[in-house]
Amino acid sequence: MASGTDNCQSATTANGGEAPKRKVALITGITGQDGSYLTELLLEKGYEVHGLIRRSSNFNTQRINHIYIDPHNTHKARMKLHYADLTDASSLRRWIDTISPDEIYNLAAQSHVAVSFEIPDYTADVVATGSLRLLEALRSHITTTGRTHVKYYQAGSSEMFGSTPPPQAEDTPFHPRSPYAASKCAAHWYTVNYREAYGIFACNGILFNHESPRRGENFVTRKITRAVGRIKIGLQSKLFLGNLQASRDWGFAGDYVEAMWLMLQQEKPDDYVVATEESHTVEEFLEKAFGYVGLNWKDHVEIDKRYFRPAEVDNLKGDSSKARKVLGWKPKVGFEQLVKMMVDEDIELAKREKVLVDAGYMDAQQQP
Ligand code: NDP
Ligand code: GDR
Repeated sequence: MASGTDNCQSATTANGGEAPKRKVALITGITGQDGSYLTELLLEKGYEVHGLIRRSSNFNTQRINHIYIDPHNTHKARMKLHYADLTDASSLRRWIDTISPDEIYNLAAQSHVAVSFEIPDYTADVVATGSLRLLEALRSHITTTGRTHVKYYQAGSSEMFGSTPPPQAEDTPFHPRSPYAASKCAAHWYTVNYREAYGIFACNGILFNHESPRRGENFVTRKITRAVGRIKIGLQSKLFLGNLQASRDWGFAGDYVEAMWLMLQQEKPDDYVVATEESHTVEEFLEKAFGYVGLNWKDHVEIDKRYFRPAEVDNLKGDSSKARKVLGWKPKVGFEQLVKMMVDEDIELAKREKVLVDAGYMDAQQQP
């Protein structure tokens, strides 16, 4: 699905006049949870959206297929995809130069905390050095073109606070507890440094956990709601989890991408914590999700030590008063609504799986 770029920014109005130029956004990580919601938001706002996708042996565009329009349909296709990788500096520079974006959202990452202990070197290469490569490509682009107005967003994480107790705000010290979190700290400071050293409009969003029906299935919330759906429909009976006492400030991804956009619409670049300011344990999430469909989680959940991490982050709860005051942002979806939204979608998904199982096209035990 990746295409060549035609950098057509202006449109023609019905009476033949020149319409105002469309803003152009470049998103890394467009195929991820946040990338898909941000793309929808920017398309709604009239942007032309360019996404960098990485090569994989299977298609990895499931989350954006519903908004994809074939690039041969030049008048309608406002989302365009290009092959690149955060580990390949030349691809980043080439696409920034070709696309000439007004806004860059760096969402790409090896984003799984537990996996980062297994592949620390790669995680640092993508999350830390990858962000540096992108910033350097941007600096170079600005120097050669004079396009000083380009704005940059860095996807920072509450994991950077790690073991520092809540509530966590912009001035709370970082104490990362994983290779992922340490790499995000590096990316945070690279972003601050490029802002201070070169005057680039660069912002760090320090986002607390945000979830949705599009959340990757090996993050705990989606792992739970997928299991609730499959157990309710009769496709699964057990769910194996690790630490149930960890507490997280969980919001809805659709709300959080709005905060990213708002940061880049301000007069000055800055860093912002984005959070619901409410924290719940994994156990509370289980109670809510299983309870919603009339099940008792204790009948289905077993603890498996393999899901414990070498170092855990026990308690995250954000203080997002700066984002609320300066950006005018606040979350629209609360904890209970989020859990219900995810369970509802996963019940529907499990029903569709059941049809395939009953027709013999899929093994009931086959974990999707
Ligand atoms: P996902 O894991 O859903 O998406 C990550 C994206 O990065 C995918 O598009 C993935 O591509 C892409 N990617 C991975 N490695 C590379 C690479 N080497 N080069 C280019 N692209 C790559 O993450 P989320 O959407 O949940 O999160 C978005 C960003 O926000 C991430 O940086 C994450 O660390 C950060 N974050 C997320 C939070 C959350 O709660 N969701 C909270 C705080 C920060 P592919 O589809 O091919 O795998
Ligand atoms: P997190 O999310 O590490 O906070 O990172 P995750 O959902 O993976 O873990 C949350 C908590 O649940 C505990 N847990 C389990 N986690 C997983 N994945 N699988 C299990 O079986 C399980 N059992 C218990 C974990 O130990 C942890 O305490 C997410 C990612 O999106 C990051 O990219 C992002 O930066 C942070 O949120 C903010």
